[in-house]
Amino acid sequence: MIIKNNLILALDVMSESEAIKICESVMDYIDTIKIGYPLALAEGLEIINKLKSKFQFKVICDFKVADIDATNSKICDETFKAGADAIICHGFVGSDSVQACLDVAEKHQKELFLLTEMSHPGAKMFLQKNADAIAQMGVKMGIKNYVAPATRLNRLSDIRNIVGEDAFIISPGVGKQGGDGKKTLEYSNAIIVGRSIYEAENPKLACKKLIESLE
Ligand code: OMP
Repeated sequence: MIIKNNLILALDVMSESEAIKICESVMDYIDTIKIGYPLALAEGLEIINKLKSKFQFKVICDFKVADIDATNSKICDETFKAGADAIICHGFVGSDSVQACLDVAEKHQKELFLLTEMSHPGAKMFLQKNADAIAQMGVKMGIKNYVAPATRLNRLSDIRNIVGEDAFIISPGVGKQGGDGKKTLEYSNAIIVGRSIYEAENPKLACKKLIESLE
């Protein structure tokens, strides 16, 4: 996946009108957005194609898919049918569940991102202990795309070492969660940024300054 300015906008706003307003203001700097439960639940899956057709964005659906294989297949299928270019799934559920997501992504010729360690403090309680194994599982399964935290660069670096230089890593946690964009991009291919752009008084300026700070 090629991502303009190595920057993905996490569009966790709660209405179509707010989403359009933010997208209009950052469209010069951004070509890939991430839509998660907040916006999808507020506006329905139709929001994916509405934003894609209006702005020609690539859309990563962050549904952190984490169910049994049969249910994962259905979730992924509906998401790709709704226009998503990629979907994020959890790894802790095991290889059968992840394989179901991978199979559906391949069927639609779309991308799957495997979430390894999460960026928030609570990830240290359970997920961190297994994140290396989750990444190793991904490599064994032939997965090329990963999500790993910008908030713990040592862990991001460990995960990069496991998945290899050819893998594509996207990292949330820059800005509001304390991560540094430039340092994160030493290990990851793109950063995911939400609140520090869409909550800014001037999202366009916030984007511009963030991108300048990455150079
Ligand atoms: P901000 O903290 O507002 O920049 O948003 C970060 C975005 O990344 C949100 O949409 C989170 O749901 C998402 N995210 C994390 O923050 N941490 C993770 O470990 C994984 C994700 C994700 O899968 O995107």
